[in-house]
Amino acid sequence: MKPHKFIIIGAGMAGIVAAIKLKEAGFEHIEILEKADSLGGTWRENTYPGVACDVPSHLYSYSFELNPNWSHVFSPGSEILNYFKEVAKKYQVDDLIKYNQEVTSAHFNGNEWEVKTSTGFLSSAEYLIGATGVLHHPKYPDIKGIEDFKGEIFHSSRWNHDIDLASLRVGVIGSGSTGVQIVSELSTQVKSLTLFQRTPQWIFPQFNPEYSAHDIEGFTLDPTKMQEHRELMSTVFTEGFSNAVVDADSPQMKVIEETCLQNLESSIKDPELKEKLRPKYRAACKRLVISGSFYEAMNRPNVKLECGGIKEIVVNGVKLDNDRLVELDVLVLATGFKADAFLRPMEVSTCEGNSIESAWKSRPEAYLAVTVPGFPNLFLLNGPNGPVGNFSLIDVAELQVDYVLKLISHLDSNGFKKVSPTQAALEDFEAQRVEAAKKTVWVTGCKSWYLDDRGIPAAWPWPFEKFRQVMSEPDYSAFVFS
Ligand code: N01
Repeated sequence: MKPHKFIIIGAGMAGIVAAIKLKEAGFEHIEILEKADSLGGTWRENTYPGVACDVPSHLYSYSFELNPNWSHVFSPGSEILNYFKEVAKKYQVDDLIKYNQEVTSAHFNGNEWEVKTSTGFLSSAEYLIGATGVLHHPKYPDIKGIEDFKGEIFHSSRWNHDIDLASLRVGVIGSGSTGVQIVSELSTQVKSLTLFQRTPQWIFPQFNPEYSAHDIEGFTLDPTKMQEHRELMSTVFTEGFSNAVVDADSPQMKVIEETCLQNLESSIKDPELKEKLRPKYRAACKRLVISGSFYEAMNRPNVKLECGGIKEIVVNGVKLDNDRLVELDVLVLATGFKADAFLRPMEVSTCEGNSIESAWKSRPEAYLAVTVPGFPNLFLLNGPNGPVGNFSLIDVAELQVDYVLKLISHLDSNGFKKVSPTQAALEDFEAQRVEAAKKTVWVTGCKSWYLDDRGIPAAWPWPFEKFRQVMSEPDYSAFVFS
């Protein structure tokens, strides 16, 4: 067994795979600090009606632990959460997790990371892996009177399951992937549903068949079949979507745009509603929403679309800009997440006086999304400006963990103890990234959570193959080893 100790922050999808791969590589001193009382990250937090992943399930699975039992091409969130729980159990990762330990600070003392949690628990390790997720901190809208509402009000990622919605008037603010899934699911379950839409979204039609018992048996008995199915999904997803969005002029982007347009034209009959739902920017400029049931929901008589601005929230509902009141019993805030809050609010610092707060004063940056100059032995999974938007984040995390293991192996075989990237490597990467982003569809005239304070997409602007290739072998000249 290798002696090094690792602390992983977060027991979500990325933290789990980090622990599995570290164990496989022969490390036994691994501690996972998890702020909540159970694992699962985003799939533990998001339990709203209709929650699912927009990456097909056979693709949104660990490459080494395919799951023959996925119920649908896009399986529901509860199944995804169970999958992570089962994998963590099978690989005995759950034994490594310390729950209810929210990391408040991490300080590199020159040799080790000293980590402190909200309970006062202290721990230390040579290596620190931040697996704290991308869309983690809810973004609450700054709307006048929001605290006055006397009905139930909650963010989509804080769903209140104690309320029986059947006889209630429900409002949903936000028409991103989350709002669309909630509206699609709730439309048949509530008295009335009002979607408050600030900006319309293009909707890519989703075909989401169930896997039959025969399919599942086939995958179980013949894992090669399942592997082939995964590869097919991967090719379709990568070529049809992931690689399309990074080239706004690509023929695949045209296909996406035409498919979305056709979906709107054929699905919405009421001409007025159709125009309200028609975006004025290119498809996939914002994160593309996929749904096979949203337009159907919007056609239902108990579902209303309000696209006048919101003036204020009052005790009994939402007042629109024209002073009309929409009376509500429940208000759901599907208003997204603080996409740039990587690691924060924890304090991350070093004995040399560096702090993440000041290093990321303008915006978070990391060399190839994994390492940060001045922060030795700190590794981020699904960190800033990585492929957050258009790939399976599981693939991304797996490649990143392999990359980290290669860096550590290089340290060990050369007698070094510390590694961090050079400032020049980060700056060079950022310059190339910003340049490449100009070709993407994300900069063609919309507002979205992809864009940073400068309007530059905080995302990987190249095809996935390039990410795979740069992760396959670190460029050791980009690092300082000591
Ligand atoms: O959040 P969003 P999300 N007044 O930021 C509106 C992943 N995800 O939770 O477009 C009124 O996309 C805002 O309006 P506008 C996926 O990566 C995946 O939906 O800014 N409205 C927008 O409509 C996704 O992209 C899955 O004008 C306000 C919405 O709120 C990401 O999570 C499922 C407002 C926020 O949309 C985030 O999706 C769910 C205000 N003050 C999520 N403030 C799947 O895998 C904000 N809005 C399927």
